[in-house]
Amino acid sequence: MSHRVVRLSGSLGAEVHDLPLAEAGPDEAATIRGLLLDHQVLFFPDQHLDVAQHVAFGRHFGELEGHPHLNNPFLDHPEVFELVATRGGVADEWHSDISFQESPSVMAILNMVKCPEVGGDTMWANMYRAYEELSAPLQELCEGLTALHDATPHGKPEKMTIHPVVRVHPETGRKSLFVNEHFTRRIVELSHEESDHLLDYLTRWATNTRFTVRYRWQQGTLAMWDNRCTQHFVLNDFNEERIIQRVTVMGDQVEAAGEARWEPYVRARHAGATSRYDRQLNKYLKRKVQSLESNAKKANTLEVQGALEM
Ligand SMILES: O=C(O)CCC(=O)C(=O)O
Ligand SMILES: [Fe+2]
Repeated sequence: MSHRVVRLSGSLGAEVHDLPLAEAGPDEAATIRGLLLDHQVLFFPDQHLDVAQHVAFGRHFGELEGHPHLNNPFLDHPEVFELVATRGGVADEWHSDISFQESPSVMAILNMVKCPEVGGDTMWANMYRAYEELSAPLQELCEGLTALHDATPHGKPEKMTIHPVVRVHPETGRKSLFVNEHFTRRIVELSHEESDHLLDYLTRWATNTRFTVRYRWQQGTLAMWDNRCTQHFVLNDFNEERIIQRVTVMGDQVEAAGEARWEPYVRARHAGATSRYDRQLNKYLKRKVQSLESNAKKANTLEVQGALEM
């Protein structure tokens, strides 16, 4: 029987029926990869995969890696992590996964192991549309900007990186907006006040309901999303247990849509009470300069060594 694809909203998301994932081989994986590029998030109801099948399915799409900050209960499968609502947090803030890393995840594949009778839906938003529907002047401004992301929600504010505000998808070539309310702290080239306003605007805009799909889960459904052009959010409106297991394809390289056009914002005048708002950015920049200097030093030493050995 050939599979059936049913779109779920005007913006993104499709349900795929009659494609048993436990038996999927490279041909099916190629088909699914194509569907994911077209729809950004896919749902496969009635799959009921066990952990080994889930991992095997994930491996078709690249190298898998556990979560940098979450524990894994499956000793045989270090690539899986589990979110149990009563024992952990619910991801009820819009985000793209681990954007505080230089190389975030490419995609994630979620297995709904236990879901509440009602509530606990997940929403996704299409970041291509969020970029494409900005006005031309705002698109142009955003393309020249970068933003600092950090792992404060995981209690690790020192884990941070800078990404372009608009990125290009490596497979589709389309531009998408790449800031989220959960991990993005600051637009690098703007003052903190300007950054607060623009980030507030962009992160709310990005999750405008017309860019979204909302999915009502059933036990045994698998979902996979392209983390490079979407954000997601879990509705924290349930009382029963909700357990998901996830595998994650790593190795995303974030490519900027445009040239960074301005220098990072550095306060022109002497320090004042409001300097604290620039502290984190300054810390990041200082660390970056130090690491560049130490790399340059290392390269220099290697060059000198090479010259001496010649
Ligand atoms: O529980 C969900 O539906 C998604 C949780 C989440 O944010 C994630 O797995 O990345
Ligand atoms: Fe997430």
